[in-house]
Amino acid sequence: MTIHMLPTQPFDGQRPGTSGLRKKVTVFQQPHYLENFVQSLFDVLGGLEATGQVGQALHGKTLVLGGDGRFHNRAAVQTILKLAAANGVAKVLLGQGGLMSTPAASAVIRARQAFGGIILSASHNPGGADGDFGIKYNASNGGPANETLTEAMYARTQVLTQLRLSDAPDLDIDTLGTRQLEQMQVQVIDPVADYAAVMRGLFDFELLRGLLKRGFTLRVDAMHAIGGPYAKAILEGELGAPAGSVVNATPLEDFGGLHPDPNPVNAQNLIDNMADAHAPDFGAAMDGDADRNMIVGRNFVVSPSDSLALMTAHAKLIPGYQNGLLGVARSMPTSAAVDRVAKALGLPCFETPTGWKFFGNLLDAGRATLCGEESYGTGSSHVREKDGLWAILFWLNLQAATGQSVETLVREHWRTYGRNYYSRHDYEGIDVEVAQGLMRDLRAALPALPGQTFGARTVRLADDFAYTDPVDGSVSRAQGVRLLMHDGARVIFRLSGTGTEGATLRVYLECYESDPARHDIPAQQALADLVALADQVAGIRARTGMATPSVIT
Ligand code: G16
Repeated sequence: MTIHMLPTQPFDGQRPGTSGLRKKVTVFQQPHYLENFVQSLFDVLGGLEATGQVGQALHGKTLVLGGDGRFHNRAAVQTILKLAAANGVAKVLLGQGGLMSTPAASAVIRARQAFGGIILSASHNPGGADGDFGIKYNASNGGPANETLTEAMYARTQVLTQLRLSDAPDLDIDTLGTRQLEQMQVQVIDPVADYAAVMRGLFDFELLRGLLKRGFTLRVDAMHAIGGPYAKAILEGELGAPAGSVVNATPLEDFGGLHPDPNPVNAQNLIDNMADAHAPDFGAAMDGDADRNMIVGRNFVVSPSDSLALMTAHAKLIPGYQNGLLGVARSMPTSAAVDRVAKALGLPCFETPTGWKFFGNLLDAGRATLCGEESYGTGSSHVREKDGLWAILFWLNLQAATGQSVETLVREHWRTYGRNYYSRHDYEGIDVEVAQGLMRDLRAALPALPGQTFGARTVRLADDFAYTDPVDGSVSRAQGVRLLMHDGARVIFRLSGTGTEGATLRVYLECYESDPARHDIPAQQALADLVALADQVAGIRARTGMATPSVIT
């Protein structure tokens, strides 16, 4: 085995987006593409670009490594191990088969006090040879690298000239145990065990066993993704749900050709099953890397924003949160349903930019306990990622503790706090120039909007959201255009930071209804005037040539 110094040349476009670097598999398969990104990460982590000392700061350090098992996962693991060994990493904790869900990676980093971890995933994006691949770095708190670090990595990719790579043969990554690669130890671990231990400490497993024993039925759709083994081990293995309660439970490299995105559009099969006369009591789905969740009752889909609000309202019923919450946080486009609960409970409530990384400081500083996003993500301080199976267990525990169904819980919540009607309209695959032009012109139009009336709504405030992190004071600007109405309704525009083809415009729509007699209006109907307003202000149809959004959730 020899460590080689190989010359390389920078690639354009290796700036991490909302959650790491996501590109087509074919892009990652280019010679040195993955190598360059990982070498840049190691150079920054190791302080090379500052000190010129190869591997000094990585010496003695342990990294966690694993991915969601999508196409290219196994090849990428071997490459990263050879780079890590050549860059002075002391030890890698590798998920068996190179697999690890994103929340499990966060749990393992924290439980085993690793220096950080590399997660291979493009999350909810489609997989397979023609699909997407992704990579991101999580720091020692278990959370996604902050913007300072991702920007430093990106800067390094632009000037990189050399790779350090071992020529060792591929390692056995499937058998548990420890092996050697150059000076580096590789320990193949079962991350399901680490993760299950965290869940046991938060939820009332005894109560859940009783619930399932009494015949409560569930359907958890793992969407052929990495959440399957975790859900099977915990829900079926440990809690006694009947075999087959977790469906599509075997991770596949192409997710069975499906789109592993747990929303009513892509998880149509679950929605259909939950609308059936013989539907189970509870349904849920997770995404490609098992950090997202969708919660479904019998013929009743819970909006992610409502899910966060309900969790906040009932947190004390769950053992892990029985002493109450320190605070809550939501991303800016997420509905303000949770704000109402926080206000009633006297809890601090933070509004952050889109991206789980922005919750990290709040969680680390003990200022928030629960966090959530409209993009089907909820989580808590137990790890530093959103967590799909955690959300499922939370809802199960909530139903067991209250004896109420998903629908009853949500309707009761609306009666108490009012309903925040909510929807997101995605315009996918837009020409990048067109999308950027739309946002640029929208930003230019902002000063003239306050005071303007559109039907029954008057614009109170129009701005481009900027966030000052209350913990470290860092400022993130241009995080999305907000139109706030006098009556609390909102229309928000931003471009997705996770797509890999063209640009995706996201339009987030929200209005509030306090009258229980008006809580049963179809969401699209309740929001129809805001949809028209969005088009009037931004010229979406004219600019994109799209008469309707490609996805409505
Ligand atoms: C990622 C981020 C989330 C974000 C979502 C959508 O989720 O971690 O914080 O809400 O992308 O981001 P965008 O609107 O920029 O596409 P995931 O599950 O894809 O890692």
